[in-house]
Amino acid sequence: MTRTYFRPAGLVYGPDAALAINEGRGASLGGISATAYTLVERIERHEGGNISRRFETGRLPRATALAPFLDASRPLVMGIVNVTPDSFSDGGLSFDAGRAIAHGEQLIREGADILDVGGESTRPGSEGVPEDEELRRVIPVIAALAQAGHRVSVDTRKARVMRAALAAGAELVNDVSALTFDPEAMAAMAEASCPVILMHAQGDPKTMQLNPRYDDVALDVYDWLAARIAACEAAGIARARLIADPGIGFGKNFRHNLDVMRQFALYHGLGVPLLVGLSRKAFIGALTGEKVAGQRINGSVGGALWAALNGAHILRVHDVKATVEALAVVRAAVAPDESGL
Ligand code: 9MG
Repeated sequence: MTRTYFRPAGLVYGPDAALAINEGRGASLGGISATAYTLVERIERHEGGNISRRFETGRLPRATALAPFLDASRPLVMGIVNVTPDSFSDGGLSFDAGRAIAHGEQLIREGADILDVGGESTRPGSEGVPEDEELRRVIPVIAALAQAGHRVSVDTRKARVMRAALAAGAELVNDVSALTFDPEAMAAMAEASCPVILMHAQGDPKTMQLNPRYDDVALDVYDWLAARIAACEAAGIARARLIADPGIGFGKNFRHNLDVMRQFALYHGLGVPLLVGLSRKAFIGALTGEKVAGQRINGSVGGALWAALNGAHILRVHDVKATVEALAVVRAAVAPDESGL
């Protein structure tokens, strides 16, 4: 059996995008107003592993519909609020609830659109956290930030934490296991009505970086996400609620991460909005030579801009101010009339 994929290419921006769309030579990338693709790379994966590629003028089989909370004119910035003692990039500074809440407030002042609150570290090699402890960590923080009027996402793999977080005011669920870790998670999300982020990971955080293997990483991740989207739909979670994420650093070596980033636009073929998280990750450190996670700001912003130019709808970042400022410059350059200036 041959499987066919379409990777949007020949990207153009701003007035060029509008012209290409008006002339019928391009289509909106992921429903984003200022970005269009003018070509697709047709990728055919044949039985036995051979892959053929060619560019053609064409359209993705499925266009992405944007949920109302997303913005067609810019990616949303999701600020990371870790409520873990061993958080790899802030040294556990946000562990205490009061400090986590203050940190969330600070990220909002810096321009975050969403706060992603998590109580279980998923850094490579980390152990899981018992459910009660995770609840103890995240629920007061979520309740306070939601009460203050902020849009909060809960970063968890556990159904009980998902339910409690939604009851406390969270509006999104971010599951790095794409609802595979907890057998109850799929049902919990089918009962709810919130957006759900499905992230690709190979293996679990404890062992995922030991020896990750793929036939073709970008296509394998695509197939896995497509299967998770289908499983969610079959379980009663509407496609319109789903957001996909290729999971940079989750069971992927340096080269895998680069391959996924380079071909990021491929994931628009899934027909759901896309999230990218690469902030301060080892992959960024390997590219920049910066060993200290908390100092990988410049490299992280560079990666976020690449993702934004490739149509990411949500960027999950630690360094909100730097990211927001960099995005404002790119936005003004590509589409001055839409930049709000
Ligand atoms: C919790 N978490 C850590 N890294 C992440 C990433 O890249 N994506 C998502 N969705 N969550 C992440």
